[in-house]
Amino acid sequence: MAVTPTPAQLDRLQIEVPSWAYGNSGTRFRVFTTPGTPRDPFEKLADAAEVHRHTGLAPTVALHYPWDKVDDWDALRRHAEDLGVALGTVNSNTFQDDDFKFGSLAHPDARIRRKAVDHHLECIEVMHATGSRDLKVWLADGTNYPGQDSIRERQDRLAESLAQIYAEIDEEHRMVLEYKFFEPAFYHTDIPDWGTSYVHCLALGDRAKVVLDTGHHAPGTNIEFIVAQLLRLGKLGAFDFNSRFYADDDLIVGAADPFQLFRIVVELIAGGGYGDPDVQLVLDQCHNIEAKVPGQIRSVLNVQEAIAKALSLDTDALAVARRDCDVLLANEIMMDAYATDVRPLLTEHRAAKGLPENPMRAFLDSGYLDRIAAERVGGTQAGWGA
Ligand code: PSV
Ligand code: MN
Ligand code: MN
Repeated sequence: MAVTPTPAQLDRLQIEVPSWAYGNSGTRFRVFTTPGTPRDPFEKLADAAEVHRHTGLAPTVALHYPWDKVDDWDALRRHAEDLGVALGTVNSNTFQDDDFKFGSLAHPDARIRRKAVDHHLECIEVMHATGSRDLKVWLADGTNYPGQDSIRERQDRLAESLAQIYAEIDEEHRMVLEYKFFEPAFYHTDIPDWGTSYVHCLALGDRAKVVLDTGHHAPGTNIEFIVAQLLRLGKLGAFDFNSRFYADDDLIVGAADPFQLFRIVVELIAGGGYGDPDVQLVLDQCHNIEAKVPGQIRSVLNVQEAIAKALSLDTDALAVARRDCDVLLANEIMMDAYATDVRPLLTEHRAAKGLPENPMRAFLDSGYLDRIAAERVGGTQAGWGA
């Protein structure tokens, strides 16, 4: 009962990969290093370009500032172009500076808030140099203990700081505002949920949109509902894709719960967000124990597979079953799409586009990992945070 997606439908998929996925990362217990890990943003881009070269799915790379700070932005931009990719979203960072111990844009001290706003203005300068469209704001702001600060006053300060940043966003730029229900703050977080992000974006204006990171919800949250609602409101700006078993695990998207990923992209497609450049699909992952470039290849392929299954949904039959309130049939149609083995179709699709039929195998056979392990000796390997 499933339908077959057309090549044109499949071709609409584009996924932005994060520069930080190629650096070493870990937990607070240990960061394991991997031979060949990039030593600078130029090498991160080279790795990211391998993902695009083998899959045709990842044409842009998100930057994190100042982790990816370089002296010559033009050179970085040209380097990306030479590799066949482009620089994407600029992520601000107000979570690794001692001054931001008690918050950044919501901090009680006006001097610290100014510093945090200035950091974002610097990110906007970077965006001019990189040609990026989106400034992504994720804040670690919050408190650890009841009474530590006024929840309400922090919202007011946050709104004022965000407005100062938004005022400097150009016509062609957007601010995308991410929420997260806890961590690193454990009592309250200043942007804990989509509703809070939405309220601030609404006050800011049309070019402010919500970022939905799939790992940033309490267990059991119906994420596809949030997708449907934000699309309905025209306020879903971007996804940070990853998967999780417990909290913000940042594991490979689709690894923990492929059915949830399927349900999310079904709503993405139903709400008109698939293939819409205003709904940017980004990975936000870390590869702590697995090889990083193959980890990214697996990730984009998992998203592609979920999209192909969701495009297999017989929406006409589903509409009839829903109209008839035929619960079991409607659910069966949904599960038929999910159960469809789209791998042969995707293999064929890749072949028709001149891409490797098995991108993972082609990459592993290419010798790239051995080459970077031999070449990238000396210097400091970039990590999550450098
Ligand atoms: C925070 O947990 C977050 O999801 C934000 O998007 C950060 O920019 C990113 O992780 C850093 O890895
Ligand atoms: Mn994120
Ligand atoms: Mn996160």
